[in-house]
Amino acid sequence: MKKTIQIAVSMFLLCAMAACQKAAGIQVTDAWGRASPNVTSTGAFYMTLQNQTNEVDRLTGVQTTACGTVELHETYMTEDGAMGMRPVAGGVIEIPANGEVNLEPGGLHVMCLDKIEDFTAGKKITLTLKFEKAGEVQVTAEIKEVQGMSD
Ligand SMILES: [Cu+2]
Repeated sequence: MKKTIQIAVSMFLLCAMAACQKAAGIQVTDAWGRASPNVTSTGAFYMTLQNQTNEVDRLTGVQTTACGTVELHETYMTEDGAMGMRPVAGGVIEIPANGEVNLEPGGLHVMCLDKIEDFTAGKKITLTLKFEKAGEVQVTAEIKEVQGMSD
């Protein structure tokens, strides 16, 4: 009995060290894409990025065979009160140490330009997210129908 506890404790200690924390890295949850008509050449993806490490990390890019080009965008209010969107400053999205960032309609999003595949509800699209420290993380985003919503 005592020996079992010792083993458990030493495994916990191993896990508390750098190697295990790095393995946790960035957790991506709730990845989804907004359904858009086939005549539209653009689409958008949303998700939650959780940084489980003690260091700031940055999402530097996204790759998918569903889009010709992918950019990281933010939504903003133009001077005349309209909603616009533009590439994020520096082209990266920063995720604070032990923090999380939500990519959601009306805010940050992964912008799909020159759509190659159809964004129809129920379809699943694989995205490869590239992080400065955590490296590549693959996620599956399901396309969902959303009524009357902008990026
Ligand atoms: Cu956009």
